[in-house]
Amino acid sequence: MIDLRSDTVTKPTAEMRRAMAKAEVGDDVYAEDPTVNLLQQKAADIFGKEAALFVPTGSMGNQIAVKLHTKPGDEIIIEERGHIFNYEMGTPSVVAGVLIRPVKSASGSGILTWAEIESALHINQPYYACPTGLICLENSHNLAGGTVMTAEQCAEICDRAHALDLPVHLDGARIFNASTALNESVAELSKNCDSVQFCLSKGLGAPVGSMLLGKRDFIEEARVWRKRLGGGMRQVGVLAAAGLIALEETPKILNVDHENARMLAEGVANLKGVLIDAERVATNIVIFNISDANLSSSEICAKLKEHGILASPFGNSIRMVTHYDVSRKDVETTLRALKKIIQQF
Ligand code: TLP
Repeated sequence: MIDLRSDTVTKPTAEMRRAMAKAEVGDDVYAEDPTVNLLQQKAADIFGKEAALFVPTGSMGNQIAVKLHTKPGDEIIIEERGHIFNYEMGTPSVVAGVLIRPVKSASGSGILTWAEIESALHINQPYYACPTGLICLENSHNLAGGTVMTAEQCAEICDRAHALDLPVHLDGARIFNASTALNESVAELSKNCDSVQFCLSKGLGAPVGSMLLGKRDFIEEARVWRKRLGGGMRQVGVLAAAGLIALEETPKILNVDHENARMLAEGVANLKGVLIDAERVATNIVIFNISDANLSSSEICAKLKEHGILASPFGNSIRMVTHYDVSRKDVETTLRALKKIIQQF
């Protein structure tokens, strides 16, 4: 199968499996797993943050951050297609007791401007509005099609937010993709953010795991919440060993996924009934609208499956994500199949 549903489907490389087999381990609930400790130190160094915590999933990393930055009854501001709002099962309201204030990005890029954020803030309106407690950003922006936010855009939002005493959390599930696309370090892309979550288990290829980064006190508190949420794992160095390779090796080859995604986008842009601005595809996510095709997104995905290709239907759109288990040849095969399916009907 050519699996374009997500970059979460990557299988660990042979090098990762070897490292997993010989990983030194200890009990990570006691903070005694040397491989986890090494991964946490490496991640903190790369991002220029005080400390890092290995968490089982990106969702848990994000939700611990939301919990720690807010108090019940607060509101968090996020772009309306943000993952924390749309795909984390309402956890902000369940765990942190906060309300989400989704904000539209007028440019359609998913990257909010300060003016857009500012118009949604609730500051000093104590008796009738939920106070804004946190701003959540996402880079790259998944549902906006892997779009990227520059270091300057992020820094401006952080500066303005901090001037109002508001913290900023960055969902950087795919920040290494953004870093590759912008030729900018992940440290710069997340410089003034109070916390950052990034995934080892997406395009970086590790089988499991995400990292939450921030100040030392924040990470100490995050460790308590990780345990509360059932994420205190034991000899988890076997996973961290794969994470170390994902962190050190895979960023070097993410450009290949981006080239494949651009080729895919340019190919689908030529198909009848398909709408996509291929120029906007900067990373590894390709989302195209098929409202004008004669089949629904689910029907197209079902037919693609008959050709051995997996993709995700999202309403009137289809999402395809490239990763290291998808080759240029796989992209050509996918384009041929799509052409056949769409033009047949
Ligand atoms: N994204 C998944 C699905 O949940 C949609 C995917 O296939 O893209 N932040 C962002 C921006 C994400 O895209 C995801 C996962 C997460 C957080 C959550 O990570 P996990 O799946 O590890 O909880």
